[in-house]
Amino acid sequence: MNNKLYGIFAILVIGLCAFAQNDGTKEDTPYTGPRGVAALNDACATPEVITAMGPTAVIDTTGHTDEIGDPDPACSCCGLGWNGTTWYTFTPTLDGLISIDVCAATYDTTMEVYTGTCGAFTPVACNDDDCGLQSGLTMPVLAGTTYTICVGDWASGPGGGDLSVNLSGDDVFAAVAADVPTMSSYALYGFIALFAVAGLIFLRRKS
Ligand SMILES: [Ca+2]
Ligand SMILES: [Ca+2]
Repeated sequence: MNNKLYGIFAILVIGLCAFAQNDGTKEDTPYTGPRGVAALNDACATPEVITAMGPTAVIDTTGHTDEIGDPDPACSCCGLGWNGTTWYTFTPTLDGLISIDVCAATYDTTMEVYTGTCGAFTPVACNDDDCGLQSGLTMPVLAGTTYTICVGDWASGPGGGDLSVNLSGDDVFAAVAADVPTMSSYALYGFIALFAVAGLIFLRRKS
């Protein structure tokens, strides 16, 4: 092979490498260009608190960024992490099996659920692509445990878009029935009291 052929071969190899690097997958480099206005739950410390099943209000996450201490998701395809994190928490009042999804999001998401607190999380469940490029997962939850949901933008560039988190499955926020005595309970208490009084009168007369 002469020098000319070596040159052509080298150009082809470099071209293929460049194509492989730009195959539409995200480079894990934080976007630093213009963004929209961030919602309050851009930061882990100020999550939106979910208190009911169903979808949350749609927000625009195009202004969202990564913050210092944001975790790396365990399930993001190709180990490319995420950008533009958005945070939610919920605390079930009942045990149950629920599904959490962001299928209505208009961008490529990765989602991870944690217990613990910001900077000291324990991962519980994670998903990248469940409904198209959007994320969804099903997991058991325990009453009284606070779960934190982080939704990140897998794609590079300005990123973000419309986001709503949907909780379905068991209603883990259903009101716990209060232990209020019923009429039949009152009647039972009345009979017990009546027998007690009658017994006391009987014993007193006998003595
Ligand atoms: Ca964020
Ligand atoms: Ca995804």
